[in-house]
Amino acid sequence: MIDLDKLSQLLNRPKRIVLLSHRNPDGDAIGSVLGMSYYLQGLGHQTKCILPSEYPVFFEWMRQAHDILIYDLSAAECEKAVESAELIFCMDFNSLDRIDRLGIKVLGSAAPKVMVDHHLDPEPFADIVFSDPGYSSTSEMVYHLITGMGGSDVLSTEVMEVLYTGIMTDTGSFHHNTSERVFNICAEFKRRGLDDSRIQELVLNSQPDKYLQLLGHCLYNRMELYPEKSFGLMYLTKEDYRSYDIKRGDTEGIINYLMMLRNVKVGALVMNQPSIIKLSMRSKGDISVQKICREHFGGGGHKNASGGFSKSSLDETLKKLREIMGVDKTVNT
Ligand SMILES: [Mn+2]
Repeated sequence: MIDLDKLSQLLNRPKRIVLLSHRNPDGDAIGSVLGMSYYLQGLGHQTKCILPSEYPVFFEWMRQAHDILIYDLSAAECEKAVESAELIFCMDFNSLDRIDRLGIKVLGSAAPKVMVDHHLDPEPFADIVFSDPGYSSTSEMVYHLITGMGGSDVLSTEVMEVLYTGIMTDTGSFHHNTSERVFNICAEFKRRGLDDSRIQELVLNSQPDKYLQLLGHCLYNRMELYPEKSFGLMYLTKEDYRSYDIKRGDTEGIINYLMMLRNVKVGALVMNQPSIIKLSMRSKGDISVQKICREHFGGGGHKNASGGFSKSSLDETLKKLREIMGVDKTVNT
């Protein structure tokens, strides 16, 4: 399944290692980066974790989260770290535009690059590639990598906590992309003493009051349902970002409310963020939102969960999306 010999060889003497993940880091991005980093530190390597943009506050409890370098906040330090790296791990992304200008630095680095990722259509920039959309999450892949190389002894509490976070968030709390393998891993974590309820509290049940206010606003004022096409959408205007003081992570999970409806098989959340319009899409069953996001919105991801962006206005983006889905707002209202 995974050939670990080459990777083991690269790790046979202490190195300066940089671990990177994607912009707008989610639980899997930060979980896989930190999980891999803890393991590498245990082998005596010097690690630096880098994220292009800040992570949501509900991941701050992770050990060494505060040591992660954020490119938006300290670009020079991040670039220096990449330049002096002897080995680079690219976690939970497979195209260099997901790490902005750092991508150029990574491409220019002579250090071997290792990709660990579960998205479709990987770009060929890495020397060692672990890429398989059959995995629930990159964190699940990290579990196989590190236990494959070091046995189950490498599963310290801190490793299990961050990998569990990645698996839990990328499966929508075990609602999708689950497998026998996923539940076996979680069972092993539990047997080894992982307090999974604590992680759920820390990550899921720690929203500020404004989260429900924003959710209420989305449900009551910003939702369009097109049952004839099994399509539902929500959107957030620039004004919403101001009046609800929406920050990184605040819109997390909102799209799942659309997917709770029996008449919705494809859901979209269109966000007019201060600098760009972002799109999140979800689908049920065989419908691929990955295709829609890739073909029309410069993005991609997974069959049932994808994202993209738009450089047009919010109105134009919504119009385009309705057209793609074959729905007409004037009929709906
Ligand atoms: Mn992931």
